[in-house]
Amino acid sequence: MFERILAANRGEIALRIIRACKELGVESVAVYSQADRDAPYLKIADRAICIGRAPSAESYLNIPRLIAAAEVADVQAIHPGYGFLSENPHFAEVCRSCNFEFIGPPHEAIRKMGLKTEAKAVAAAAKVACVPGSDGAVGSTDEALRFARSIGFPVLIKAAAGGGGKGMRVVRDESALVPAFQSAKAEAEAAFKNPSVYLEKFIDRPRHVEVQILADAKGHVVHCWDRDCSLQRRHQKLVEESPAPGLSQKTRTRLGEAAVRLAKAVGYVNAGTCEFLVDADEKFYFIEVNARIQVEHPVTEVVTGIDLVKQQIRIAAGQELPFRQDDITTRGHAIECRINAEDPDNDFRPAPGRITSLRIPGGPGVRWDSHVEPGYVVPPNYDSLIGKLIAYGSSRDEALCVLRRALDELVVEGVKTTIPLHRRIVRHPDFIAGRVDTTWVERILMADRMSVVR
Ligand code: MV4
Repeated sequence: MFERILAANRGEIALRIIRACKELGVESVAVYSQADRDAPYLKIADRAICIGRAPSAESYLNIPRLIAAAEVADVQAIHPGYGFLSENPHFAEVCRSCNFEFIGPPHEAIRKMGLKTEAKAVAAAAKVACVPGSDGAVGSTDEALRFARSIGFPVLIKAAAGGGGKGMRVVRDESALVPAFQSAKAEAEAAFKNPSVYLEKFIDRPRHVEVQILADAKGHVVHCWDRDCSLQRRHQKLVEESPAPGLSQKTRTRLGEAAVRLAKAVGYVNAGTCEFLVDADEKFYFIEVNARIQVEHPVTEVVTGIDLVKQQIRIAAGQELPFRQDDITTRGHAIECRINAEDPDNDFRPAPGRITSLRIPGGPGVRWDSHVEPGYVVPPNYDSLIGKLIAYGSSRDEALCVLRRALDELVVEGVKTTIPLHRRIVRHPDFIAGRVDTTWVERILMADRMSVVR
């Protein structure tokens, strides 16, 4: 095992990594920008190193600064967390070339999965069902038109280097195709420095279901079952749960097996996620791979009993997975609410500021993953996550009862938060029935709110 690890991140996930290190008997080194100089996670780590000014480009995204911190602290490995440099193949490559283990996949796998067209090609070769679409990037408007006619409208134009909805255009009929194709390419070029786009059949009101996988360096690959992350607003997840509601055990098993085939096909190592769209008939289609630990990993940890961050570190240290697929089962149900410092009345604008008072829920079935404390100032420079509230119950209904109670206990004062929105979600008949899809929040929840305001 490593002697010392650098957590190349901040906030909640930095603390999560530091906690995993402590339980493994590994020393932890935190890094911080000037905006985070008073952050509580720095005191919990064994050492903290300032890496620059507040802007991410001068701190958490600055590869030379991070490598310098790793050198100074004499660590053996670097954990990138999520966001920032976590899926940057160049960073993974630099870490390894500087003799630091990168706690994540091989840079080749990150690079390949970063291109959605490549990921789909690998999936198709591994007999994983993909959304019907173009084989790779579409070069010209003529080609796009021919292809859209062949699969039929509506179609979706997606950026090959994309993710998170940037450069995506729904095209409902022929007349809209050429302008959409051109603006998608321009947006992709601006956002990813890569204008490549591809086409897919548009799946109507899909659910977003993803599969957690773990792969060691000895060729063992397992899945840790599924999560439903359908509750999103503008591609920002609000609520995640495991297992995904409304899926038969047969579908869940087939999803897991598909994810494992895909991971093996790209030579994946460490923790990752395969994302699928699931339609109303429980047909599923692979869309992309997330080559990192994800924000929503706790719901999987709660129902499987596996500490995913500790497993990431063990895998990077060359250890074999301590379980096989048959050992991994889910028990009960877990639901996570992402609590953000945002103003729901002002288009969810980030609402940084001082948390003047804080009451953290507890009791049976409650987990609170957060880096904040009373008096903490949410800086304006980074994403606005304050904490993740995770509820566990023996069934989905039980988990919901725990979650409602815990959300009512939770008090965050001084900044606007998404807590009131979550209190509405967990009482909504559609959510209680598991009758939600990726369009539900904007279609139903936001519309409901407007009618109350009037
Ligand atoms: C889709 C889709 C419908 N049909 N692909 C959005 C971001 C990217 N990860 C994939 N996304 C979608 N791809 C086809 N062929 C609908 C979405 C989508 C979505 C997916 C997951 C979670 C939330 C979403 C919200 C809107 C659209």
